[in-house]
Amino acid sequence: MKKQNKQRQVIKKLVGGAVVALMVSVTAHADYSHHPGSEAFVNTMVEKHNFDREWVMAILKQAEPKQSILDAMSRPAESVMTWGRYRNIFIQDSRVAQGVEFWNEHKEELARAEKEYGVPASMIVGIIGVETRFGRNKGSYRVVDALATLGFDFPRRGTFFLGQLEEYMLMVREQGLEPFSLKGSYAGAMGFGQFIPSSYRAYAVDFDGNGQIDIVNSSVDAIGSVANYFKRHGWRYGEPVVSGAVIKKGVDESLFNAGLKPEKTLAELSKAGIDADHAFAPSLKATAMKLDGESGDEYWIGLQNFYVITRYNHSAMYAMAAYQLSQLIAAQMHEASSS
Ligand SMILES: [Ca+2]
Repeated sequence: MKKQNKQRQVIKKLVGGAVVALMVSVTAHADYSHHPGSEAFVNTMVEKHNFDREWVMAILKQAEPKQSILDAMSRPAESVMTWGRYRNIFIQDSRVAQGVEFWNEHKEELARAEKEYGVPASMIVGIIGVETRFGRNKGSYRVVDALATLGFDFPRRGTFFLGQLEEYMLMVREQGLEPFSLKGSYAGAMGFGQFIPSSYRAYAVDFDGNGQIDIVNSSVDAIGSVANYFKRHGWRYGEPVVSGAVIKKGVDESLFNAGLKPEKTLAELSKAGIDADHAFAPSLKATAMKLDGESGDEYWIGLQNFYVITRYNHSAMYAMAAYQLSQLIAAQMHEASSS
């Protein structure tokens, strides 16, 4: 990523204001049913999933190419951001207060989700807070427009997004939804917890019991769905998530940020000079992290449950922000109930 950034700067230097010409743009074609890539897609939907050819063609015909989506995808990724800046984007007093409000409004359902799925209410609230500020920012793009634009006009990840368009069509058929009624992010993520279509089909649940899985309009379905997602990705109830790390002088720097997956035991890390600041079982698997916080480098140790949070979004900073937000909200809830 760093290398890519460097190249971008070089290009900027050479061509000045003409950088825009290098960005991706929507292709010139009458509509997506006439796009060179559409024939293979339509054939897949017809032959593999028994869709009506005319129905699929009609969806592609009405899908609108969105240049603003391609522009959004071209913005610098969060991976070039410092942890300090990233944290400030997701953690503020206002978001913590909204989290307390959401928790109080959904106290029973959150407790039920914790009991049924073995995922803490705080974690569910933290995720929904980071993703959409508790449903305030669920996205305003029609999901069909987002997925068609990225599937057909964003070659770098076209295969992935056409796969999501395929999942989306299956999803609306299964749930009996009107294909153009659903809105989401510029990347086609939907609802309180921002599920992409494949996650919707695999993990979303009807948690309010009305017979339909609706994570866009039902905050209760969203609560159950986030909990189910965490359970299915291996959350271990009662086990630690993350801890601060105490570093011995001269520790091997290559041990930090080596990967999200916890692959070394705490005993092994300790031997290498990295100790958790909590007394956890030495046999627990962990990964060591170094993040550039607002007041300098921060050292952390992530455990299995930290890894599970990164299955929601493959980023250590994401998992850290969601977890810290969950803990700040939980602390406020605890304070309110004990005073
Ligand atoms: Ca429901």
